[in-house]
Amino acid sequence: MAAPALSPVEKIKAASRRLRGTIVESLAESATGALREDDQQLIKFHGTYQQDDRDLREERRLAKLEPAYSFMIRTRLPGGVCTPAQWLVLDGLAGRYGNGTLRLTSRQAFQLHGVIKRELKETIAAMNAALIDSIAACGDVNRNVLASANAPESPAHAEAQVWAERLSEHLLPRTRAYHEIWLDGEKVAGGEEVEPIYGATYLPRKFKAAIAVPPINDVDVFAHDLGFIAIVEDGRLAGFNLTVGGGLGTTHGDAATWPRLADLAGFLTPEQLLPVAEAVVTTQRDFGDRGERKHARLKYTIADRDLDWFKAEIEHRTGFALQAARPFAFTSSGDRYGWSEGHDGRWQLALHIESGRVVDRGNRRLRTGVAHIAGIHRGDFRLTPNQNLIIARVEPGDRARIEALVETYGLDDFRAARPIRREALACVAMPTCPLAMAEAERYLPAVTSALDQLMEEHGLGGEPILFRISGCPNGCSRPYLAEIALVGKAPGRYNLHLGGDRKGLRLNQLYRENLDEREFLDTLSPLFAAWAGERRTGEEFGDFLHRSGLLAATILAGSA
Ligand code: SRM
Ligand code: SF4
Repeated sequence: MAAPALSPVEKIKAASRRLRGTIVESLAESATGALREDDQQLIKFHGTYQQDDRDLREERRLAKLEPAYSFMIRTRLPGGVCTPAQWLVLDGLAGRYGNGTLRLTSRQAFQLHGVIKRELKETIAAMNAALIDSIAACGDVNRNVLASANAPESPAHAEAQVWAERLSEHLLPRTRAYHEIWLDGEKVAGGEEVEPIYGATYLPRKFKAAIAVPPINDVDVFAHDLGFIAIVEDGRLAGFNLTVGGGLGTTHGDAATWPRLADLAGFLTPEQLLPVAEAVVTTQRDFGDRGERKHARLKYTIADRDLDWFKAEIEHRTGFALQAARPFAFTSSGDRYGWSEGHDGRWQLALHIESGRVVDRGNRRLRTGVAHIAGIHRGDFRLTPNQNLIIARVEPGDRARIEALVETYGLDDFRAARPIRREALACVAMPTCPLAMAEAERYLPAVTSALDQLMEEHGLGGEPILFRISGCPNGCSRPYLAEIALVGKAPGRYNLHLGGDRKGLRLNQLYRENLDEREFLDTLSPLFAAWAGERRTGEEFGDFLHRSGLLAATILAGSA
């Protein structure tokens, strides 16, 4: 039987000489702001995407100009930890080469948007000089490794952070292409290094890993290809429960694509984490679908066979058996806003950054404010998987000064913001995301106000509720785990999903399709009325929708 046809991206990877392609030549072509087509695929592995300003597309087309091309650079930042000095470097680069904003992503990384081609190398080199790279921040490899960011002062969190860094390092591609192209590193003879984990064509598709520390599931561990849930016994890290095969991306109208919660696969000791991770990655490398990219994530590899097959493969590759999964409990997937004290007497302050966009706008001068804080802060910063920022490891003596700056620059929104706004996530969408079908980040303030108003009308004002919005079904704000989600279908129109929970344990369901704002508010109104009238004490909206029979029952992660 003939081997199935490979997708075009597989051929680009195979011919790329370990991700080099003709990126150097593409960068040197001054007649265009774009890269050659194949190189546009390859630069993703170096942490950057070619984009164009979609707001300007029509105007430029009429003026017979090429689109306003620029590049987004995404950092690799395991667990979202950076120093104040690194923050200041990125802030400076955002002002000098980017669009004047820093974007904190749903995977604890920074994105700089708007860097033009001729300044791309300089920007990446400057980031690296501050010891921040963008290797494997995108592409068909393991991406930025998440680690629970809340309560970073506890010993279990510190250990989770160390493991996130080790895992990220262990799964880094070995090619020197990044160093050669962006940092003028020495050329490797032949340009064909061995990739012991990935092989010549890397993975069939992107791959994501996260480490969660109960009781906070801020990383949404069940949304990842590979997850580790820290199990703390007698005050020490006993090991991790392993989760495999989560993923959220779908395509409208394509029933062969679906969001999937990861399976709970067993328990392992800390020393087993790297061998198990490597076995999961190489199994996906060998069995993942390299013909159809929409079917290439690990979730389909496992769904097409089954978990027992997958576990047997992992145990065969590692040479040891996984133990039975141990009990764990998540209470929330949100961030704990405000000040809290760590076990070592230092403090942390979790701030709300709407959609993760660090920008100066009116009285809320977030970018300037955080830069000032970075100037005096002696601890570090943590980007959270909820697109927020934690000022971590604050010396008690620095609290008052930091608090004053927080107030001066309008960074204290977490105190005043309505719960629905404070907990919401929105993906970037327009104008930079080429895949956006509708607005998300730019629509978030208006849509959360409208939803809050509706809740107010039903006497539910101030109730916590988890709302997420994405500009297309790829699900970058992890909408399929929210109690209420809007998923972009067309400009101004969204699919309405309902019934997730606030712990990241349950997928929501598609409730109505292709609604404009009036229509989704009208759809939600009777459901809010029912919740207000019939709920049990403290019952959350998603749970109520299921108990009341308004939504069909679904399986909870970890309950099988
Ligand atoms: Fe994402 C593609 C932004 C987290 C699923 N995502 C994109 C691109 C790069 C569009 C593109 O391919 O050209 C977006 C760039 C927009 C822009 O202008 O910045 C983009 N994704 C983001 C970010 C910035 C959203 C945010 O607002 O924070 C997040 C960056 C994370 C990071 O630092 O690495 C981001 N993306 C996610 C998540 C959430 C997560 O991983 O926890 C998901 C769902 C989980 C998953 O992967 O299953 C996600 N992004 C996707 C997909 C669908 C993947 C799939 O399996 O179908 C795409 C499209 C693709 O890969 O073909 C995509
Ligand atoms: Fe773009 Fe879609 Fe991701 Fe939003 S969900 S950033 S629109 S790919």
